[in-house]
Amino acid sequence: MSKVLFVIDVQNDFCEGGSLAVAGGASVAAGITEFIREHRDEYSAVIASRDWHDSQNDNGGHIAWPPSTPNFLESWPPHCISHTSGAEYHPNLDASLIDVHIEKGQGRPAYSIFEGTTPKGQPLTELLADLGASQVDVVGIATDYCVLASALDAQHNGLEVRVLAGLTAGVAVDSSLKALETLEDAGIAVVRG
Ligand code: VGL
Repeated sequence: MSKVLFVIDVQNDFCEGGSLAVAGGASVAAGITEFIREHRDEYSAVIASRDWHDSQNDNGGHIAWPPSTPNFLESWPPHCISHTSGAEYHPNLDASLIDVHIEKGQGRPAYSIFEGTTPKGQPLTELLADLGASQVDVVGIATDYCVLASALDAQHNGLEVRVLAGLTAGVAVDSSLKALETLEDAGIAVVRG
């Protein structure tokens, strides 16, 4: 039995100055670095996801290429295009602390880390089984989309889940508060502060 940490989508495009920036992204990135340095011993692995979209298509309607306009619910401005600087981890996140990189969203929407694989194509569920993971803490961006989806999926996959809300940042305040309520209603522990 072991505990892992999911670091969700702490990427340049989701932080200040990026194409789909959320307020507080850069500061959450720094907070996560500090947290991992203090708590590394508690985790058998630090597993970080990146949105990793195609540049050649609308990624299953997820990306609204100009001149079409995104609705910021199901379609979004171009973001996290694979191999661009927008898709890189934010520099405030010390990427040397990450043990496993998960890429998701190649040609399609993929809010949950469980939709991704390692660069070698290993599914996350297999990796978690190899690690004997039974517990996960979740941090990252965005509270109301990828953090929410990843935490719910972790619970569906039989893990005991905590979301460290102080180390998350959301697209919008209302939907982020609603996401935390949804998580708590599902029986997931939300650690505030
Ligand atoms: C995300 C909106 C669009 C996220 C990804 O990482 O939460 N949000 N694509």
